[in-house]
Amino acid sequence: MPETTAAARAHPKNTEEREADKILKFKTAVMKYFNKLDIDSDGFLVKEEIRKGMKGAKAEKMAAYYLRDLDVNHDGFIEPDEWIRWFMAVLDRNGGDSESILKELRMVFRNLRDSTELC
Ligand SMILES: [Ca+2]
Ligand SMILES: [Ca+2]
Repeated sequence: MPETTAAARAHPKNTEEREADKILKFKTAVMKYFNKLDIDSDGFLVKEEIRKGMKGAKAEKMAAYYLRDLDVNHDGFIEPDEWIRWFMAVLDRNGGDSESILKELRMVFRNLRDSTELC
């Protein structure tokens, strides 16, 4: 895509900077979900909080899956660091397509969709 604005011409961003912007934006969006799911705002997610953020018959199973997969140190809590690392690993595996991951998040956590501002 050609850069058309004067600002873009004056300060063209290199690919590395654009990539960093994209990752920062992705992390911010992912953390919005974390904070929204963290009902008691203690900075950790437990299975119950994840389950409550999900809709449908599979919520229980999905919440268990998420906890098992994300809780790297197996303490029963998902920390922000574990949350971010997990999504960064997913991003890495799918070749950097952050849009499709965020789209999937919107689908999985349907309860949060209307009440959260997401980019
Ligand atoms: Ca919590
Ligand atoms: Ca943990």
